[in-house]
Amino acid sequence: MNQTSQRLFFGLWPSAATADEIMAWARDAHALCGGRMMQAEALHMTLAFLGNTPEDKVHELVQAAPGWTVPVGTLQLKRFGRFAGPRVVWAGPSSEDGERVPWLDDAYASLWSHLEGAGWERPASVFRPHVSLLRKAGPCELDVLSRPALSWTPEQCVLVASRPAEGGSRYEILVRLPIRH
Ligand code: 3AM
Repeated sequence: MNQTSQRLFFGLWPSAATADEIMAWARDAHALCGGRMMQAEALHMTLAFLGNTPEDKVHELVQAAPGWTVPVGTLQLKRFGRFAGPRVVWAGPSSEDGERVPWLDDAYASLWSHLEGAGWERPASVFRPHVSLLRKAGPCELDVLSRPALSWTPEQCVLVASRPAEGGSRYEILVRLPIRH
């Protein structure tokens, strides 16, 4: 297929072992809310959604991104949440400072300052870190769900192409960025 653009995003990717642990959260949420469960290999935390990107820009990113180091620490997934518009149910992090995780905000800011240097525009919306668990979920009372906190030190920050596929999107990792602990 002759592609003229690719739908791109940057995200933090869990190891297979952590993804398995996150799937226990997805199963709990699914039993309550229905919808479509994410596949273990597709679980991630989006840092920057770029959307449809022309091939010349994809090429530029693939060249530049291996030089961008993203600071990474450990977070605790502690709560379930829901975005009503896209009907997404997610797992969200907390820290001793509340719902913000300082290193995660730093990772977001660091990635976006690299992207701005490459001509991309940082979104005006607030960064709401989350790992999507369900899509097309029904309305549900998430307060009844609780799980022990799940500790996650992301092993990878990646540039991903999202391609339409049967039953959802298929993600292909294009570039692995260096991370700094
Ligand atoms: O990582 P999650 O599942 O939260 O919802 C889309 C998915 O987020 C999000 O980018 C990730 C990879 O597709 N996304 C899709 N369209 C978007 C948009 N217009 C978007 N994020 C922001 N703006």
